Amino acid sequence: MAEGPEAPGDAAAAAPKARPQSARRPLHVALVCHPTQGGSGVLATELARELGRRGSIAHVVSYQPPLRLPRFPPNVFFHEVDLPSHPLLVHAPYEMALATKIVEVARYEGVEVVHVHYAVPHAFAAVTAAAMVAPAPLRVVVTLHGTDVTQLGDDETIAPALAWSLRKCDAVTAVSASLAAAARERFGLDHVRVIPNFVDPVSMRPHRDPALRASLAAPGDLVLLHASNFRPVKRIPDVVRVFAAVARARPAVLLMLGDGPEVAAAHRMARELGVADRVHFLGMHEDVAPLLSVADVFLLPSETESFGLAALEAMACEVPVVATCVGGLPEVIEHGRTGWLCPPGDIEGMAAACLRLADPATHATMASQARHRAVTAFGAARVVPRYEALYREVLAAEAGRA
Ligand code: GMT
Repeated sequence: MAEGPEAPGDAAAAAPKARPQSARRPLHVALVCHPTQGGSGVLATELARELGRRGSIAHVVSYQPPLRLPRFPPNVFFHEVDLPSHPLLVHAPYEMALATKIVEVARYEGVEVVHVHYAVPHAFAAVTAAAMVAPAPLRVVVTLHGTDVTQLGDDETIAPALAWSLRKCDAVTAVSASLAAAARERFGLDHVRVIPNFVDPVSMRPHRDPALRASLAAPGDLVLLHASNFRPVKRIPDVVRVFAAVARARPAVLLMLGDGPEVAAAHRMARELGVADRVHFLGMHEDVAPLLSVADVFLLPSETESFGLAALEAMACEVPVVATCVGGLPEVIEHGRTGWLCPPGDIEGMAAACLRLADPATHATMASQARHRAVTAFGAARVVPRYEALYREVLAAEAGRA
């Protein structure tokens, strides 16, 4: 932690010496995340799985098991945050309950680094937990994912507490250079490192399933797919508008994967534009690779997007992406090679890009380039060691101080 308890001199004297850091010693890491379908929870879960595979011990902490956490991956353990119930507590004190759970995994499971995904409310709870266990060492790493900076970073009901907790952390990372720049500016942080999101190229690979495709689309249909948490920032009505423009030009179908507040707006827009019979709402699924693989185009017309993990997963499944040129998307999608980028709201431009992908030769080239970029630039083998190195670095800093 950046700061110890109230009496730092005494605390430092009593602090157990942190172990010297050998690159081979297994790490004991708690990964805190939102368990719902958002990309930050997916990334935290995948990171836990990768750390476990590589011999470290990962403790996933949340209020329910994350959607994509497989039942018993090696070296990965789930810890549920228990909430108190009392007539006075109209709003359950989640941060206190989370801090208590983090302290528990630090004390009884030997966790030495707590890595929180999505700063709100996790960073505040982690910093509190580290202060609670001091003088025992517990390092705090925060990964910023998107709206924790671009929306909640400006929300004056919490922004001071958020900025304070980020300054108390041992390391802050962001999933794209664009988000890191926004965080530096908003929170006045000197050091925000960029560690991009990643995919496991083995599980996230093309799954050819003609029967599944036949159940969702007619032969000759161009299959567009959108996957998200259906929040306003995704511009869900634009997904349907782009699709309707494509469907005016050729046979096509739109698959909507996920769930969220804008689903009703999508249904309404599809009815208004006369394409409701060609828009299929698939709901939430744990195993998305077979569904992504059905698509010819992944459509992401967001207002803002720090990274676009769902687009990266589509690319890994050989699906080129049509998206907006906002936030971190240009860091992931190479315009004209692995997809097309248009300004937000450019319905005609995005529809034209989708139609270009109806050409089999263009599609085959871009699909293969998309997979290649996903694996080489964002494969787990390339990115996960950067997190491991960061954990060892913050632990070594602790050892130096103790
Ligand atoms: O920030 C959010 O809106 C939620 C967050 C999430 O949990 O899904 O999404 C963000 O994090 C993802 C994982 O890093 C990124 O792929 C998304 O682009 C990002 N969403 C936005 O920036 C809107």
